[in-house]
Amino acid sequence: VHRCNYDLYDNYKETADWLQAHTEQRPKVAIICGSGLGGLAELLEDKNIFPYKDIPHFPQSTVQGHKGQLVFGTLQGQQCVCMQGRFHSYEGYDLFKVTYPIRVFFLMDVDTLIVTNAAGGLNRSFSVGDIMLIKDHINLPGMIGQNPLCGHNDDRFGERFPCMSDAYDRDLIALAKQTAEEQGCGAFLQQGVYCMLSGPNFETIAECKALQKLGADAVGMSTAPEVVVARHCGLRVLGISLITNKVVMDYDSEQKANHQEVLETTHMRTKDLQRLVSHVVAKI
Ligand code: 6GU
Repeated sequence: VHRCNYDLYDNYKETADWLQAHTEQRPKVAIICGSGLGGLAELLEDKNIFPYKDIPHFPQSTVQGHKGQLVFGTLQGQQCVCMQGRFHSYEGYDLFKVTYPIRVFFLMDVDTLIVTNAAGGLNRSFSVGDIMLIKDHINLPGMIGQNPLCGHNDDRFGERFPCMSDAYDRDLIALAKQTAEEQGCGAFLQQGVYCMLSGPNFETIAECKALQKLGADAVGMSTAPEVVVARHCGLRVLGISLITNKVVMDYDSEQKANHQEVLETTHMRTKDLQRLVSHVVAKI
């Protein structure tokens, strides 16, 4: 059975050409701002802002409270483009829509993607507020068919069977680690494996235990599809999770995962994360 689950090359190209006609900036770095981390885009200087609804073929944001816009500008003197608001599959977007911006970045000659997200901590040695450099991921939906690369493969983006064993760039991880230490984030820096679930519900206790056994250190509802599409077209990727809460692993616990706690932690760490990402961008 053939499903139409992809966009046409010409659409991505039209979007990229439209953006290049509307800004003189030619960033090499794209940044996806995760939940509660959109403040990063506000730090940019010499901003050119494009609401998603104005960009041809771009997916539209539906969620209230999420700013949906692409922000071009400079961070520490380095040009970059930020997605202020991303698309999640739990909102009902098909994965080719969730990942649409990545191929647009590729066609605009971006070569590095920095993805950030809020995640629940599975690793018992992690604390709320830790910053985890993502060293690998488990794309749980992707392993069972919810993969943005399913369907027609356009060789202009990448090969049919792309490698993922080098998904998270080791040099960028080393750069981020060094930068984190220089920026006073060393005391709460971790590295680990991010596991994606589709959401929108938080995990059951049994699910958390299962994910821990699978080798995941953190769990969230984003990132893996964007990274898979970025690696398919050869972008280098740095992934950063903010551990916003510890997952509930105990039937006697009174703790309950909730979005409020997620937002409170992002608020508390947003300045640290902004400093870290800006100084990494400056050194790329
Ligand atoms: Cl506990 N789970 C998931 N799936 N996503 C999260 C989270 C937990 N905390 C922040 N994002």
